[in-house]
Amino acid sequence: MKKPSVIFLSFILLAGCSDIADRDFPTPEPAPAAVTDPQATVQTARLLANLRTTAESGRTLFGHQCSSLYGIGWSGDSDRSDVKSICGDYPALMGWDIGAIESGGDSNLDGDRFDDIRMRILESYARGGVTTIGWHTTNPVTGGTAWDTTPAVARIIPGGDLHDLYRGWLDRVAGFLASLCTADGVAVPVLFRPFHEHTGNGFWWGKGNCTAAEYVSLWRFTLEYLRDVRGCHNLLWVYSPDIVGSQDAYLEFWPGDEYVDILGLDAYDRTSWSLATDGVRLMRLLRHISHLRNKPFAFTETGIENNTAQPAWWTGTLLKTIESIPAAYVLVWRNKDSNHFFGPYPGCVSEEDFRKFVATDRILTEKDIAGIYE
Ligand code: BMA
Repeated sequence: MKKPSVIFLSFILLAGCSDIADRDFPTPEPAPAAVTDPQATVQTARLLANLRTTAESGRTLFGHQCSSLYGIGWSGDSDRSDVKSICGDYPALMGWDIGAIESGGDSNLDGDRFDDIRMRILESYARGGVTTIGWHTTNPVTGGTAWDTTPAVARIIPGGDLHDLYRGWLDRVAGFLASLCTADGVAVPVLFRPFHEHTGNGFWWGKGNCTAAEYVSLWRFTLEYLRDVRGCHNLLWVYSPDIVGSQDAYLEFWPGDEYVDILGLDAYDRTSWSLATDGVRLMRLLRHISHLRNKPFAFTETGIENNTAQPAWWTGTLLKTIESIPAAYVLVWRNKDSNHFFGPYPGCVSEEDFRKFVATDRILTEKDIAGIYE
């Protein structure tokens, strides 16, 4: 069934307000939170507003990491994505990682060339798609990976002995973000999601490897430097903790309402933590926090790795989980190869179910979000 576009639904909502004289005035809702950047580009501010309305209307953008760059059995082909091969359309949202950009090389930590990532982002924007970028940042103390948990945050925040090094890294990040620019000079809006899963201790910026105050200082400095010093006005800032058990735990490292545009969550379906049971409970908590902070919620990373046993996972598990919360988007992780995949691909056990999933009115692919920057 053809799904109504964002513009069409906005029109219906507006048209519905025209008979206001016949009604009692409703209790005022809290004003939608403005984008954290007062100088955000028009397209960036509209994207946030439209993500909010989309979620409120019970619809969710489907996202897939690296979807148009590689998949199972292919890499670098033009006009291809495992998602598109199955349902005929790209994901509404595609995710990318700029980890290793700080060292000034040509490729990210997974060997994906930054030139190729930029090309795929510009192609997606030209078709009307949305971009999110994460940053598996090198450990600035050791030069090791993001998973090298040697404490480092205190040394790169203002006052730290490696602060100048970190500023240089942000200059490279800003250079890449600024290069996401169309031929007409429009900066592509980016849902920027640095220092993710910090409520776990898997990364050097995570709980146990830095204090909450240090994390907040890092987040705020990063945002202010990119926005105010480097003039990146195409960013929406996405805060994405790992699985947590309480509101206090979710907000323990909260940088402040002025520093976050979207509340996120990273949570994978595993035998140790099930999306169908634990996930639904956690979504209720997130729904509550999102309402309190008056910010949209997004399910920023999820998936079941190498799914060969659950053919109905998309409609039977993921769809049911996000039915319990208005999620602006849900993103499943990359299809690297047959030993590390999260999205569907032709011939996988959940292929048919994925078609059903994206055919529901709730789940949006790229063609369904025409007008999301307007
Ligand atoms: C992880 C895995 C890693 C990868 C990283 C950044 O979850 O997919 O293989 O290096 O994301 O893309």
